[in-house]
Amino acid sequence: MTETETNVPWWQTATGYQIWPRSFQDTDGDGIGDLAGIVARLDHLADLGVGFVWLSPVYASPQRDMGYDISDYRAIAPEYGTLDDMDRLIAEARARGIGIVMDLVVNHTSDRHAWFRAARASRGAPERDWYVWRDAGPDGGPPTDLRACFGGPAWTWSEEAGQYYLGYFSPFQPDLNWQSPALRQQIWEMMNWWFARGIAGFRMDVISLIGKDVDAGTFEEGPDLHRFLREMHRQTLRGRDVVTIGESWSVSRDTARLYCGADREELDMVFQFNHIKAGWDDTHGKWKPRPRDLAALKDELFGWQEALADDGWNALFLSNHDLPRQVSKYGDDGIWRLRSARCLATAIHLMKGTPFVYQGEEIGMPNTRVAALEQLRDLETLGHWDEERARGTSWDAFLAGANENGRDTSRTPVHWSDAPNAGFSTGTPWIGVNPDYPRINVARDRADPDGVFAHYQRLIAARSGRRLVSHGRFRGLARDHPRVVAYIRELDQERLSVVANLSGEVTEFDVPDALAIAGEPLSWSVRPRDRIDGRLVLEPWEAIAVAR
Ligand code: TEU
Repeated sequence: MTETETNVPWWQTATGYQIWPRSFQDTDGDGIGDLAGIVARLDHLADLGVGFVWLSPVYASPQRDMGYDISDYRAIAPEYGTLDDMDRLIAEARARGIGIVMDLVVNHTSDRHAWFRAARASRGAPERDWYVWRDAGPDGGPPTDLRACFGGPAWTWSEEAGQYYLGYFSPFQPDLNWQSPALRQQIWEMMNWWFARGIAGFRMDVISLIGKDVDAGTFEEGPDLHRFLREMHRQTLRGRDVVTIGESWSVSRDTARLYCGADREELDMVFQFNHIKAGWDDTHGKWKPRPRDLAALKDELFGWQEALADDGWNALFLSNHDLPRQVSKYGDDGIWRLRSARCLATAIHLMKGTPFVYQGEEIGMPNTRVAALEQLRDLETLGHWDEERARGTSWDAFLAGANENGRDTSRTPVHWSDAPNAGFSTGTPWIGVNPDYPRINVARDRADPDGVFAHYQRLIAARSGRRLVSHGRFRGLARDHPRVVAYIRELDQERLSVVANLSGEVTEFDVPDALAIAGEPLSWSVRPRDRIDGRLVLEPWEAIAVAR
């Protein structure tokens, strides 16, 4: 890629912004965010400079899993609005140069979806084959002892159906049977129906599960995954100028290009989670807090940069609606909140790929902590508590994990101002608002030229305006350093040098020859520095980015 080549896909120079609609902005006082609220806040996103919004599910849903349990793919949940509101959102966003990327949740539906009701009601119904049914085992119990992701057995007995059905996540989320060509046809038609409404693409929920072989027990990256993705491409994506991001908890550096390699005709990029899982406990997963390990995080981030250097494309993120907020998890939401929020943003946004900002991240919103069971809303966290309690785990031990990595930590309302309920709602919010909002809110941060928002604006503008940032070749440096992230990006004769001290300690750093610390400061969290005798003294959470 050279500076003169201009025909790169729009999503390679754009930055994405994830909206989790329930907590974004309420306009009708029911305590739940809505589409009109998103329209009302589009100027905030335009000011930030984002190119597209990934909208978490807004479809009709009983909301057992907060919209990841869809009961009608062609209707909007009434608490969020109507299809007219959706059309208005698409048009108003487009008028500001922002595309709307919908969430495609097609590994499963809600158990209230009309397809599932018909499937359950009769063996002869065409829809029966669209889900995964098995007879009871010889003892009358479930066909296998597979556990569901959110706790309990993955097989649920349906009296009406006279069979068990698979709910890999929960009994409220029966798995679709992708082996059925008629089911796939339904999905292609639904996707094309949304494209006709003008959406800019899809984020595809747990897409690496659709090719599963249930009897072989192969769920992730099953034998038919890529066959189905290629069929999807032919039936819906080919010839459209849209973006597709597949979510995969199993993709590795070795399998990534099977999804997003240039000649694959499947997806544009994947959300991979290896850098996230690098911080999880080997046996207890995310529920057991574990000391930070920057070298392990870097090993994944740098490794993915290298693995997709020449083919494929990275999605860059530390947070989303399933993960804790990054300033709390990887930064310091105490005295270094502003600095660490800016520092993390610098380190991530100047890598090669498409960055994603999770709502509130652009002002350095911290995690919300809970103290009592009644404050929890998330199905996964509650299901996990049931299992842990049965195992004898104490409430305190459970709570420590839930407050560090549980999904409710990042799902509380966006802080717009110091008005009641953070300006999110005039009613009673569906989940408790983080009490930090009078101090940390959009109005206040945006008024500060050194705020987090202004810093994100600069990083996002640098990506869209400068090929060095979007397409420069990545080279990781000082890989084993326990506190510093350092790398360079190169394009033609230009070089971007990035050094970030991801710690609250003053850190001396021996500057590798490849880093050029003098030059045009592109972005910094504290202040630009000169190299002192080959050694740099970095302030706590100081990040420097220099182009020359
Ligand atoms: O998440 C996929 C998924 O596997 C999560 O359950 C994940 O393992 C866990 O939350 C890690 O913290 C997607 C959606 O992003 C999530 O919100 C849904 O609940 C899930 O799929 C089911 O649709």
